[in-house]
Amino acid sequence: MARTPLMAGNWKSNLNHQEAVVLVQKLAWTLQDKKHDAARSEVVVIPPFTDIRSVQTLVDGDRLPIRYGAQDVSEHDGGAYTGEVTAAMLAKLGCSYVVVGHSERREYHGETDAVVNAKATRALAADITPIVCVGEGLEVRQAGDHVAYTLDQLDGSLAGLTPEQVAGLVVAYEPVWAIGTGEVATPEDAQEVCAAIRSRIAETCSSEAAQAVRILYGGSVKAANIAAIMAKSDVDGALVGGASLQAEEFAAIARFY
Ligand code: G2H
Repeated sequence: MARTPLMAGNWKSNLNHQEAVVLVQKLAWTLQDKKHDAARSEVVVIPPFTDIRSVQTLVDGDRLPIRYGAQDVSEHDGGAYTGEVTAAMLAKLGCSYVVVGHSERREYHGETDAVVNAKATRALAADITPIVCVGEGLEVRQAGDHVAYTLDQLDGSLAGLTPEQVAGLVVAYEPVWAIGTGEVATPEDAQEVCAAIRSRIAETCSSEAAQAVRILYGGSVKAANIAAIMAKSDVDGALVGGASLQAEEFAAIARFY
């Protein structure tokens, strides 16, 4: 089954709404100028909550070939949860995707696999595709336990989801030691874990789900290294942080083909 590559730009806590509008406009112009073929890679921007409305207005108003999403979602359905943004709110803003369980959320906000699982479940119920992040830290990698560790996170994060739900979501493998550090996992490192994730999904869900699920690599992805990463058979795209804040760089990543 052909999986459309996905390039998702996670802006993290950067940019205000004016800068967001400029970036999306520049990105759209650059993609158009370079004759980007959306069938060959899907382009997604993931701004902070406060920029989503501006991005929505621009994307809808100008019918830009860009999708957008959010960086997090509440594990609750709504009600008295001060500061939380629910999946229904994101759906109303036209979000197609939401990142759940990014390592920065796991590390700085104590998100467990159970919380990530609850968030993914909420997103799916609102027809938003979760991008479920997993990946090991440096000590785990050095001990050689990275595959087992990452698959444990995967099992916990996807617990209770149906094979059909898993088929439609996105998993992002992000080795924590390669995030924002300039250290990139080699294409072989990325392939090793992405292949293990696909095999685990074949075992725990179904071979159909394993063939359909899109698995991204994330961690210091740039225009200069994306082609080699995308040459690996189990890597279906990238979750891009720093490099997604520059329109030309991100457009070049999207045009890896
Ligand atoms: C990993 C990645 C995007 P960066 O967090 O999620 O960030 O590309 O800056 O390493």
